[in-house]
Amino acid sequence: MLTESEKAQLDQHGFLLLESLIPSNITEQLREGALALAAAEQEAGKNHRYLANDSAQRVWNLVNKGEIFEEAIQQPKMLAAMAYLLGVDCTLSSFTVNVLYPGAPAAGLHIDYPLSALPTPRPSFPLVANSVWFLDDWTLENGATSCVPGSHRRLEALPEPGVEYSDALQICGPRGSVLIVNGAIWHGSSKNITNEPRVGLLGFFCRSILKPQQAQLKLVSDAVLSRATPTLKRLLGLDSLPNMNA
Ligand SMILES: O=C(O)CCC(=O)C(=O)O
Repeated sequence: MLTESEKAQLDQHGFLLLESLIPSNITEQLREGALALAAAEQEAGKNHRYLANDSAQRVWNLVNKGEIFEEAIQQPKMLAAMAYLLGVDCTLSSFTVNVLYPGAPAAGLHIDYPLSALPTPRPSFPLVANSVWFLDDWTLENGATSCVPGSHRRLEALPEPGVEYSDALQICGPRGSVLIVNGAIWHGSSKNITNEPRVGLLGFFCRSILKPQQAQLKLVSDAVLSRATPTLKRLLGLDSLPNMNA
């Protein structure tokens, strides 16, 4: 379902913007749901805040936190991009809300878990990939994701903390867009100098041979598993467990 030009962009640049992929009513529901979860976790005092002054927040394990998220993570075009990068049996590694509150600094360029822990040279083929869901317009001011085109081919190097790389581009786009990022490219959220939160989702995937960032099968409820489609079961890793059906 990816065009040849989309595949070429992923190969050459290491990222691909799927502009206005998600209908506006779904984008709005996802945004409301994401902010409600972020507020509820703050209220419960078990929220994951990070960056200076706790100016960013993650909400983890979205597959277990609302049917709208179960459906979202099965978005066909996004999954086609993941299948192109990671194989048709790729697995969900984690699915999170990422909110950058006003004043959040740039998170810093990085490559994704677990690539930075691997010996070099790192593999030249993708092992993990992220989908960054824009639930607001992504702008130069509110923290649009920075990417260094082609950096997935730097198999030995890593971005240095605090350094501003002149070849980094901020990827801006309208709400409802989904940015596909090869986890090996140097990327990260930028600073939010607006007065509004920048609300996004991160659907992070890995090859089925890797251990996901979150133990999906331990974290999802029986209710989610019992209504899961074959696609969702596969994403949660039910098909990647050897000898389970013997
Ligand atoms: O939220 C963003 O703009 C990017 C997040 C990111 O880089 C990551 O989680 O690895």
